Amino acid sequence: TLHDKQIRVCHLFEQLSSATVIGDGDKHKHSDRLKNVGKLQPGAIFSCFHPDHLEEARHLYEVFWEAGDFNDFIEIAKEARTFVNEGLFAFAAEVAVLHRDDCKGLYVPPVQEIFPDKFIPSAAINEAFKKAHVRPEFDESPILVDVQDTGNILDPEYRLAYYREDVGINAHHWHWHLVYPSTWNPKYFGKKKDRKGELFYYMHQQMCARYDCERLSNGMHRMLPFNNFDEPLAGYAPHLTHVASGKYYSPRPDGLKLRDLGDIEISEMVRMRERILDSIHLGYVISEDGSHKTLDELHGTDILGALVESSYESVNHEYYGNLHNWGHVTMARIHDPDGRFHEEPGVMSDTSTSLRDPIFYNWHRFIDNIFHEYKNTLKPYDHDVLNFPDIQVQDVTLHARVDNVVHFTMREQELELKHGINPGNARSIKARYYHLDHEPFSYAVNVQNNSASDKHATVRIFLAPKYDELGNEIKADELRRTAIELDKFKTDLHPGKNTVVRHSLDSSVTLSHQPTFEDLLHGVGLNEHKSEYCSCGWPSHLLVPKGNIKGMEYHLFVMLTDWDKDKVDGSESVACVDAVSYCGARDHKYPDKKPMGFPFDRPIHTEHISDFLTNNMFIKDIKIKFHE
Ligand code: CUO
Repeated sequence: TLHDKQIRVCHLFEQLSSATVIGDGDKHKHSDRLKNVGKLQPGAIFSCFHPDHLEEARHLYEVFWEAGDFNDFIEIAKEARTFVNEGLFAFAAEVAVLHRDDCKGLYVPPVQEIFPDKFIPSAAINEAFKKAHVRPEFDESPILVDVQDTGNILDPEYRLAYYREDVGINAHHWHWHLVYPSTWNPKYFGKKKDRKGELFYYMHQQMCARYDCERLSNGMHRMLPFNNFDEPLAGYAPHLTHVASGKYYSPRPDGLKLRDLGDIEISEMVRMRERILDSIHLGYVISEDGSHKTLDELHGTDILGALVESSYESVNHEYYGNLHNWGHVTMARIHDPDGRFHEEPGVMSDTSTSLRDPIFYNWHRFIDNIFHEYKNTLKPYDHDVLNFPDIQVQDVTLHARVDNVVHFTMREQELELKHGINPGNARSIKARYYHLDHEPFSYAVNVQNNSASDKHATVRIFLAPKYDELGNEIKADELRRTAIELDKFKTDLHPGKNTVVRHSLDSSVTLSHQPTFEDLLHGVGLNEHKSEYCSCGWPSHLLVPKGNIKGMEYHLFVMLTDWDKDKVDGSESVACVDAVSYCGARDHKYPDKKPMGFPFDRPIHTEHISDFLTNNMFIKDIKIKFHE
């Protein structure tokens, strides 16, 4: 049954943070199928950005993919688990569960429970571990430890630690890169991931925009992009340690500069950037066989996304290199570039931890600027593309405790550690931390359909800050950088007046519910129509930015477009409608024909956003308030 299979999958991921991997050199005793894995040492920090790690992980997920049946998959995975690096194993096994047809309906336990040591500072984990192991057997009360701060306000960036170190956003990022592995070979799997390069651009662009909104909420300036390969960089200390090996994610002191590694020189990265920018300005890229491929309106962003990352689908690895991934790796190795101190990398090399580091956002703004440069070569959308004839949006209200105001507060949360870390005699060991949370709300959109027939519409909802760090109103074209998607959904409009109502919990960017390790072991929340794919999604407690005590002003932007023009075949049967905007849909095309980020992805030539609006758009000023 589904439940039996789920239990077997859960066992693959149990106690991975504790010392269960032996990692002996005696590889010949293993199945021949596993001959290409076992290179990365157990206990080392697995990187989803380093080409060697990715290559080994690809070998392993292909072995899992080729397994004859479910039983064979579990058995070969169990064997691999005895000697393969834990992080690499988890990555490969998750990719397999995500994609194997006989794993439909199955989940991988939440990554924060598999590897709590990638989410919870080591001081708290050690304390929990010690308490658990001196606990007398008859004492069944749970052990609860508090998570310590990772810095203080001497570092101005510390004010955003609550956001960067949020468990939910880091888990989302880990899942996103599992759904879209950069080594994914569509020909081998016979499954193309629709608009993968474009989604790489869009999901990360949205993370940058969200981070900028959060910065403005805290009275800080928007992120300055990384720009200069020679400049000294700001530091960060993650306080995370692998329980099993004692190896830690290295801190980065202030003031270090990027340096050459054995496998990449910084000058090569500078050249990659030049070649990519040259191609953008020429309007075409050069393929491996020397032919030119036009960066046309339909495919340009997708082509660029693949070559900037770079993914398997890059048109020319040799020429354009691997700019984005090398950025993660060089920044993570900045403190010991030639490895003379045998240090481990920093958090930037791991997708489940990189969002914690402020440098992540500098780097990704730099990457985003490359895409922005491309988007600026496209002409603004014509009135005809923006408009939806006969459809007029007359008003929008955000309903909450107080209309048009969203209230934020801090909420206490506990994370169960016992599935990742040996709990000794204790029944449960938990880490307590705090995260932001806002009240749920809903939108009511009043729409007039002036035609005589029913219309299908796509409703697109965005939020953008009204004022910049200096208190000046942000101009329309600049708003594009900080506009964050809140929701996108289909609705039907009858002739005459309509009120479209939608709840914030149904958002197309957020994860609505994720079963815990315990739930999965007990078969709670299993459903044949859901699967590991559904674990990707932005945390719902951070759907909107924090705001401030006075009430920060935002534009709530609503636009209705013609769904009959936006629709993609088969998109109504998508299994996880939870977070399609950022995660796409399993085995389906991206369920919206419009470019991702539409209508804010192209230049806007009006000065004020109100002059950009056609009848089918509306802007309402709302406030977001934060209470200590
Ligand atoms: Cu997700 Cu750079 O790709 O972090």
